[in-house]
Amino acid sequence: MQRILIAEDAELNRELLQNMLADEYLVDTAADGALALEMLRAHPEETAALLLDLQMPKADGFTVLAKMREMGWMERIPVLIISGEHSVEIENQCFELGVSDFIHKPFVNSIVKNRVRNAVTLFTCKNQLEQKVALQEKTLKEKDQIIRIQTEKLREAKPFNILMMEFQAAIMEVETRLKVLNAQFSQQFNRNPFESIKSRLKTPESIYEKLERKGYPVTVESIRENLTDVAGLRVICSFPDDIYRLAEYLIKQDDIILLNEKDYIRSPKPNGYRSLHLILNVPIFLSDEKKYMKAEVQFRTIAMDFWASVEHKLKYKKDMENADEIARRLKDCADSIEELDYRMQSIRNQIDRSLH
Ligand code: 0O2
Repeated sequence: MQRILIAEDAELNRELLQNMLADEYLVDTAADGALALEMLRAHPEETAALLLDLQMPKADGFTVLAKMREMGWMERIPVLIISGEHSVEIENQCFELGVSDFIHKPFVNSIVKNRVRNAVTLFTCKNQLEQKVALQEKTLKEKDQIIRIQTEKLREAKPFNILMMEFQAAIMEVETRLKVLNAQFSQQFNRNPFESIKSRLKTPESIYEKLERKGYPVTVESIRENLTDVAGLRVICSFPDDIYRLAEYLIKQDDIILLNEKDYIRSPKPNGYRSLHLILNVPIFLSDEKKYMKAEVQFRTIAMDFWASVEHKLKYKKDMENADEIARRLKDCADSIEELDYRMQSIRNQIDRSLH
């Protein structure tokens, strides 16, 4: 049972209210403001509501309210003012001080019960929600702390840094091969199949998060075995058919092994995301050995890249209102972008034909 406190100097009123509420709550009573404050101080966490008379000896209702605000108790204890008269001015003053509701005399059993129950339920929900948020924040902080410590350890470990150097070598290897293809293509067809290449090594934080999320051990061997996107390249093309042509030339190279292909252009993700992903095993040449390293190459058109970058940024915006509508509009944009890509490609084909 939840505990409530009735602060009222008139004994008859105290008893009346106590009798009305005793079947639902543990009811404490105080005959003056000073005693009420003492009792609140003794049970600040357990008190689910305070029924407060404004005119009391030792400390009146306004003094009690002022102290409660000072102590931060108004945030979690609903206060219902017991009053004998209707004064708009006083009621407004009380609301401004954070009072939840009023119980007017003469007391009507059902009204008293309902008003107290409503205030208690509302505050209980609010308090529980705040506790949940505080707990989540604490858990997140602890998780952040663990990630910081673990990634710091990774950063300092020599085998990890060697592995990162090898992934960097894989990026350079793929980048060089793509640049060679670009140069050859521009000689043959007088245009470049891609506009730009971006590359990145996954950060230690992101590596740690992914290993944890997927339930893999956090070790250098596990990174090598289980993660395919530590070395990541993004190739931005003008037209969809250049994507497939370039990807085909790359895969055809006899020392590159295609481990997996995810074609989100022909089968876009439900949110509208389009790109061609190749997971490759790429040889790197060290002083004393040749090693295969995994790398992920994402191919997109300029328009698909524009969409993905904007969508990625929006995804991390918190507390978005109308998230469903935003997702639907983003999907519409992705579909328009696809149509635009193929229309541009068709114009390019028409120009090519007219030149031959
Ligand atoms: P970052 O920061 O880009 O490196 P997994 O990679 O195993 O977690 P999955 O499903 O195997 O998940 O990979 P998937 O879906 O092929 O996605 C791999 C990468 O593609 C993502 O990397 C993104 O870069 C990109 N991507 C996939 N889906 C979307 C999307 O809906 N929107 C955008 N903007 N990009 C997407 P990460 O891991 O997110 O990290």
